[in-house]
Amino acid sequence: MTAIRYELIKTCKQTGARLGRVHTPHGSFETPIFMPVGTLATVKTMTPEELKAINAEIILSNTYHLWLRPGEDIVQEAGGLHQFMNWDRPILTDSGGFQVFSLSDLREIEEKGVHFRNHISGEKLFLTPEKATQIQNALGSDIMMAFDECPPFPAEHKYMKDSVERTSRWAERCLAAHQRPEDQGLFGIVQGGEYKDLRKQSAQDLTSLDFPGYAIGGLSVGEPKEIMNEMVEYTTQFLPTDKPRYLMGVGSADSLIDGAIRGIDMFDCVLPTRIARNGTLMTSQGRLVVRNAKFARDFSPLDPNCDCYTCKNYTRAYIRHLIKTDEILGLRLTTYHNLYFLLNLMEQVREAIKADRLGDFREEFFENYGFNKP
Ligand code: PRF
Ligand code: ZN
Repeated sequence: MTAIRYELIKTCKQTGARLGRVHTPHGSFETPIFMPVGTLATVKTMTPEELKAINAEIILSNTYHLWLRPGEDIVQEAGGLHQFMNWDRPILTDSGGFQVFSLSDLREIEEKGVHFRNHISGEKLFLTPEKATQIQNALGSDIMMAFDECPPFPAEHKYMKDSVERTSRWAERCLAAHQRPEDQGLFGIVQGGEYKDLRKQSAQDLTSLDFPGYAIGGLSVGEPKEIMNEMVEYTTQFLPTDKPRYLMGVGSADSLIDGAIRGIDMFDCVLPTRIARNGTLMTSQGRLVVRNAKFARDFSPLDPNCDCYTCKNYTRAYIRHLIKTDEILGLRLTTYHNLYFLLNLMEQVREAIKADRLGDFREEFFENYGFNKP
C-alpha cells in the first residue's frame, strides 16, 4: 500500500556506502542516484528521449514554479505531470519551501505559512504546508517533499531551533493533508543547519512521524564543505536504514562521491545544467570553461574520456563558437555532456560499491579531477 519502498542491496565494505533500489509507481531505480532538475516541467534543452538515452531514471520538478505557471490545475487537467511533460519514469517534486526562500524577497514567516511576493508578477502570495501538499497531489509526482524552512547560513542557534520546531509541525500538517498516500510518497526534510543538537532533534521529530523517505535539507547553502560532510555524517545515524536518504541541492562531482560514502542515496542540483548553459563543463580532469580563448583552435572533444554524443561528435572549438554566439545547439550539447557525465559518475559509484572499492574509486577520481583532499 505504500507508494515508495526502499530495498538495501549491499553496503560497500571499504566505505559503508549503500547500494539500493527505490520502487515507485512509475518504476524503480538503483541508488545512489543523481536526479536532473526540470524546474518548469522540462530539463532545460533536453527531450525525455534524450534523458532516457543518457540513463536518467528520475527527474525533479518544482511545486512553486508549476503553481505559478501554468498552475497545478492545468497540469492536473492534462492528466498529471508525467503526461503533461511526456515523462513516464519517476518524478520527485520539491515542496516550494526552499524556492520561496531563495527566489522571493519580502517574505514573512508565520506559524500558518509563508507570505511572499511572486518573483515574476510581484503579486502577494501565501504558501502553507497544506497548499504545498495539495499542489503536489494535483501534480501527481511519485515523491513529494514536505514544506520546510531552509534558513540561511549562518543562522543563530535560537532562530534555528524555532525554525526546526516549526518545520516539524509543518511536516505533520503535510502528512495530514496528503490525499494520495497509496500512489505518492511524501518525504520529510531534516533541517538544523550546522547545529548537531538541532539536526538530532529534527531527525528524531521527523522519524517519529514515519515518512517513507527522508531528506537532509539546509546544507550546500554557503557553509564550508567540511561542515556539510560532518552534518551529513552526523545526521544519518538518526535515520532508518530501510528508507531512502536524499541530500537536497547537492550536485558537484566531489560532493556526490562524498555524500554516497556517508550513506546518501539520492541527490539533485541545478549545477550541471546551469553551468552547462554558460559554457562550463564537468570533465574527468575537472571543470573546463570552454569560452576561454585557449580553446579557439582546440579540435579535441570536451572530455577525451567521455563517450557521450557531444564528445563523440563535436570539438571544443566548435562548442566554444556555439556558446559565444548564443546558438541554441551549444546549450543542448553542453547540457547533454554535463548530465551524461554526472549520471555516468553515479553509475561508476554504484559499480564501485558492488566491488567494495568506493574508497579506491574516490582516490582515483579526485586525483584526476585535481582535488586531493580527504
Ligand atoms: N529544502 C527544500 N528544498 C531544498 C533544500 C532545502 O533545504 C535545499 C538545500 N540545499 C535544496 N533544495 N525543500
Ligand atoms: Zn561528453
